Amino acid sequence: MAEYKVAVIPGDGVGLEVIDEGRKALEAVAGVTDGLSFQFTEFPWGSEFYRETGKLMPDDGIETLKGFDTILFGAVGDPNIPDHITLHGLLLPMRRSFDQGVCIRPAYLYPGVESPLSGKKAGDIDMVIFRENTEGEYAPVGGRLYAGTAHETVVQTNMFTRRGTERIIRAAFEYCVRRNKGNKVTSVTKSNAQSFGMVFWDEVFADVAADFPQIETESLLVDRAAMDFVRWPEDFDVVVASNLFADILSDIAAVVTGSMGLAPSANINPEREYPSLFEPVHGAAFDIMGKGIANPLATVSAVAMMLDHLGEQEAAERVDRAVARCLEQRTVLTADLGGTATTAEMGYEAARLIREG
Ligand code: GGG
Repeated sequence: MAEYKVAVIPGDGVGLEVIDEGRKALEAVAGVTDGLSFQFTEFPWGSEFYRETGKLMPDDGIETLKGFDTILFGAVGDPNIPDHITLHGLLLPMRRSFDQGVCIRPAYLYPGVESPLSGKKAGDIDMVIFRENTEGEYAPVGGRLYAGTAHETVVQTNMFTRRGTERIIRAAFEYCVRRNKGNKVTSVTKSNAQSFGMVFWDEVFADVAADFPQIETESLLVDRAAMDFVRWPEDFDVVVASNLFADILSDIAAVVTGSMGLAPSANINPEREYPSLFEPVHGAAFDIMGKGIANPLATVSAVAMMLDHLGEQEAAERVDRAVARCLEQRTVLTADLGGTATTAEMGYEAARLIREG
């Protein structure tokens, strides 16, 4: 009998709308799986909390979350609060405090979904992006001097540690072996320009690759990778990149596979010392928030990744199958996929398909 304690943080914008559908997916799969149950605790942290308290989460928020098996997260961001305040106040502290250095972002062109790229059919695009998740360009290292004067000076430093770099690259290779599809790992850097951190990344990539002689390797500059994600996305299998580059590339991968609303993300603490966090790749989506039309399937797929991480593979596969069926049948779809369904209607359909098996 496994009962998992799930911390639910809806956050902001459409996060508040899609999170319920992720929760319903967990309830649906628990309802049809012997011995599987969830105990949910919801935390009202985010921009509204910031307006009330001056903080995105309480001072003891990280300590509180340590008592949970896993975290289901919606989105962060508010039209009236600068993005660097919201992101650095909620999501990034969780990723760093819980040492979630491995971020996994799959992108798959499902049957029933049209790519904006011509001539791509289901399965043609099938890649998994490994994003270094706690350092690189997101390291809060830098400063600002002489603000507002003619001598204003700003420093923003990228940080690459051997531990963090080797960990994400090794995770990508190990996943590539397990996945056994294209058997290729592509590393993306800009080491012609970033001659310290990214040259170091290239060296670590070569060292780790030597342990996986059966895997084909490729190193691309990020500008070339961005082009190839659009013109030859079928060439990619597993992609590994720094925090910022992989964040940008995973948005491209999401749109070429049909919608940002389909892209899930797992923020993993590989050592399992702390809870891992699962979320849709999309953010608060200011343009559609409050309308109840956001696609909930990215969150439902994130729930499947959560189940897989918890060791509940059968339940994870059941949720994945329901997402694929929901898309293929094309009867209940949100506007991003050409339909008219609401978030709740599509979430209800996903839950129904989970129960149906
Ligand atoms: N659900 C993901 C989310 O809220 N994203 C907001 C965002 O700005 N994320 C930046 C990042 O993941 O680096």
